[in-house]
Amino acid sequence: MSVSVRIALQKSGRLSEDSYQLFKECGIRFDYGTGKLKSISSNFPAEFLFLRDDDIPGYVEDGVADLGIVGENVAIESGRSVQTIHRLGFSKCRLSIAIPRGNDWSGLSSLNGKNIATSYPNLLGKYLGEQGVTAHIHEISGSVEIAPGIGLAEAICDIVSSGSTLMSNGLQEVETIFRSEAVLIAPPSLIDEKQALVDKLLFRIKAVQVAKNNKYIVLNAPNHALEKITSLLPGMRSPTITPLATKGWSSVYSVLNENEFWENIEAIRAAGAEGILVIPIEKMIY
Ligand code: PRT
Ligand code: ZN
Repeated sequence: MSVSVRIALQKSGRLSEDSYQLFKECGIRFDYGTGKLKSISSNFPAEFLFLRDDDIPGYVEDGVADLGIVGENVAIESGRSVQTIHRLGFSKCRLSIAIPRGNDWSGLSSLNGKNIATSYPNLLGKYLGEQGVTAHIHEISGSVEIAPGIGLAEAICDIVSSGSTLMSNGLQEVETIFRSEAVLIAPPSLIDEKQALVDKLLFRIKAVQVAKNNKYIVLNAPNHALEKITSLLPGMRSPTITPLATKGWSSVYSVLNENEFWENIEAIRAAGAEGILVIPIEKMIY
């Protein structure tokens, strides 16, 4: 029987859409939705399991799944023996301590002897230990933000994204203890045949991620400005330059990183470039 990789994804939640989209962009087709628990890819040796995110680290540790996508917060909190093999850059959030708005805050030491409600007792316990704070951790599984209002705790430790949940519950964020994003997890080791498939998958994921961080640029420029413009457009190796029908002008083709985009594009325009086209890249392979 030929080998395939089993990949555990969140069935429905904040990670699901981006996880499904990632495989789509990697050219791996499979059906999902309508209560499906399992699906086999039609064009890659992979089988997908759709699960609650909290169960994924355990399935990966036990070898029921060879790969999984979860928030790093869930992977670490689980305490399972799994390794993060790649960071995926979506579902970014932070795990923070918050207290009722208006309460005094004079640093972490003000939590000594206090009650903190959280669904992340392991991450919180480790952080408080490192910071030399002794507090009582109350583990609750949901609606953590109401704990101070009902007298269960003086502070909470919960996932924050926009901050609006804290705000609408009269809480203020005072300390970030962990920054998280979706990660690809795997057991400590896999048999060679499965590892080869994981490597193939990682190659595709990286190509998709690099492409997202870069834009393809096409522009026209007078020849006297080419040196300045090409110095601002490193490209994958160096820009491609072809002469235009109009004498003394050239067309320049290159790749520009998203992080440097606006700064460089303004300098490129100031150097004399015209008709600048910016085109998204689907895949990028070095
Ligand atoms: O059903 P299942 O168990 O699979 O899902 P779940 O409900 O346990 O998890 P889900 O889908 O809510 O979140 C999955 C992962 O997404 C988390 O483990 C985080 O890694 C990540 N993530 C990103 C978030 C958020 N953003 C987020 N905002 N997880 C939860 N929240 C919640 C938070 O708990 C709080 O209630 O949203 C609220 C805060 O959001 P803001 O925007 O108001 O600050
Ligand atoms: Zn969950």
